[in-house]
Amino acid sequence: MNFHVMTLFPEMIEQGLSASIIGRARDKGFISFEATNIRDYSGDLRHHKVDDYTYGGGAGMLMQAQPIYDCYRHIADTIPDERRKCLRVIYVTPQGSVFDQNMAKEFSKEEDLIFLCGHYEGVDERVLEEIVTDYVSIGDYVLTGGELPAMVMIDAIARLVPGVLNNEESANTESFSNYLLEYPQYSRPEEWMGKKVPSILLSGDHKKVDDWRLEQSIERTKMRRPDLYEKWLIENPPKPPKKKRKRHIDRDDSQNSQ
Ligand code: 6GU
Repeated sequence: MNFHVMTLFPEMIEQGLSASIIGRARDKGFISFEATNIRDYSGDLRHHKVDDYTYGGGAGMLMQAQPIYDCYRHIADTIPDERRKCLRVIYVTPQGSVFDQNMAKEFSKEEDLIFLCGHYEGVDERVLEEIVTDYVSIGDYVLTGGELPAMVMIDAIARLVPGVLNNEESANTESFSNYLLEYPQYSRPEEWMGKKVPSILLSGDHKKVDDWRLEQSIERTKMRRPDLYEKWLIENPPKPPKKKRKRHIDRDDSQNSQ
């Protein structure tokens, strides 16, 4: 999978994505990423200007349409015809839909993704209308630029691309998809600062350990993320009471009536 990033700060993207698992995946060829400097496409050959005042007044500068469009054309021209036709261009903006694991899964099916990182007060609306297919935010707060959000999304998407994670790492992949948070985990020593590892984890009984972990996940999700817990409940409704219990009540009833 190929990530193309249009930005005024290509070194931020390069450095941010070159370390750790994502860097390793790039070195091994499972993904590629390339940050293109929008400034290189400025029509202003003297000062390489990419921003200007907003019509109608107001504070701040706006990124102009032309450098962004030319940068986009350059990237799109490197992509084969059949893939270019259905190319998705993501504008990272607090005005977008909020990114989540399902979106990451959807985007991970693409062969190419282009990210547009804005700066200053925003981007001329006309170029957005011309090239953008998806408006995506990473949450309800404002950042100074789109580079960090783009990296957040690229990380979440890239780890779903086959080959990027090794077996051990991918064991974790499902933990958010099923709406439950991870259960608590412990490593050596068995006792630290007077706190003991829950004894069930030392029992060697895998069934009991699994049951305990699920129960902890449910409890933790209920406490910390009631919104996720509600979604989990819809897909995992409580089991109806067993028949045996019903018969017991019937018998009680008959006893009462005697
Ligand atoms: Cl995608 N961009 C910016 N600039 N700020 C944000 C954001 C994106 N998501 C949350 N805040």
